[in-house]
Amino acid sequence: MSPRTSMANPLKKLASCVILDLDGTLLNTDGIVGDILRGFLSKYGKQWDGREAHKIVGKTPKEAAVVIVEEYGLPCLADEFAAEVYPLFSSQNIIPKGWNDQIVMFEFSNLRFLEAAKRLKKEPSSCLVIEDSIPGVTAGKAAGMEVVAVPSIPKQTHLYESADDILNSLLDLQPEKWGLPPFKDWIECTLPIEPWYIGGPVVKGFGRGSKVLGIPTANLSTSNYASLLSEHVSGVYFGWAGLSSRGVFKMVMSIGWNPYFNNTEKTIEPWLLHEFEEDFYGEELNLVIVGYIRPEANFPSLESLITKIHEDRRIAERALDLPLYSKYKDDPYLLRCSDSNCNHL
Ligand code: ADP
Ligand code: RBF
Ligand code: MG
Repeated sequence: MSPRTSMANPLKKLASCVILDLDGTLLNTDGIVGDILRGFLSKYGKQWDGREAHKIVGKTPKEAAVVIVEEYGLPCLADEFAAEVYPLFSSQNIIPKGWNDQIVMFEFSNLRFLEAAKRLKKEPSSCLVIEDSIPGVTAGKAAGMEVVAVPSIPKQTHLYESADDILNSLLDLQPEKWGLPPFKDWIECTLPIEPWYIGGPVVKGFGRGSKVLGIPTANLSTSNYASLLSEHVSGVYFGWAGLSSRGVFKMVMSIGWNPYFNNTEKTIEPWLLHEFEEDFYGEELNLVIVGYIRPEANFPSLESLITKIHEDRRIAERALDLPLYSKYKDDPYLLRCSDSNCNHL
């Protein structure tokens, strides 16, 4: 974790307003773009695997078309590709109808930020821009503004060095660091979220001996939850865990890439806050995830990672007693059993 992303590192500059980028920052347009490109490339027998995603984020439509045609070796010109694909984007309201070169110039330069400052009647130097793309960050800096980057593509933070701060997600935005009023929805170091429900059989993890470290995590398969995982940011969450034959337990979990181990796949790793006498691989585990604690981080040592996970445990244990979170303990989803041979319910 670079000092820039450290939560302990307060920022110096005061802002009086915030200018938020829309595509990829407030709206998860990258998922829709991926879906459209996946469908389109399959016509050429090619598979969109997101590997070029970071090369097209924040690019003008023409630039993005050139990248895709080149990278996938498509038997067409970039203009032909654009003519076929962009109507699909317009139909999803990603690109406005009537999109033309002049609008593109405005949208992809610092002019849009200067125009926003003018309309807000603020000096550019007192504006805080929030952007997901590298060209957007560059444009914000060129407008003389402070810029917080929230990269849409994981593991690319090193490309955003010109930003004044880099966040894993908007969940981690702390307006008070910029002299703005703090968000009021954090409660006892936790952020309540619209609950999400996931479940399935407990699968084998990486076998890194987390049990030996005293932190066993009952991994769930991510294959059934690909779109849910792309919608939700990685991080440390908590909630309730149900095992149909054993009951309901408090739970704290990590969802993501485990930066300390530099995983290449996302994992879902709940630690049930209970001492079990035996393993329960293969058993149906259902989770109701009710709150967020922090982004995943890298650590200088295994000991410091373990210390942080124990702090997460204490935060989750305490928070789950609050009525706001404890009410989900009785959710019938937790003890449901999707296996037809199961007779526990
Ligand atoms: P793996 O790498 O296979 O996930 P772990 O070392 O993380 O192995 O151990 C996880 C396993 O330990 C779980 O699949 C489960 O069967 C068992 N286990 C025992 N106690 C717990 C607990 N409190 N929370 C989660 N899993 C537990
Ligand atoms: N791994 C990381 O690399 N960074 C983290 O910040 C992190 N936070 C975690 C928080 C909790 C509550 C749990 C249960 C796990 C976390 N992990 C994190 C994952 C941990 O590295 C992993 O469970 C074990 O190493 C087993 O693969
Ligand atoms: Mg595990």
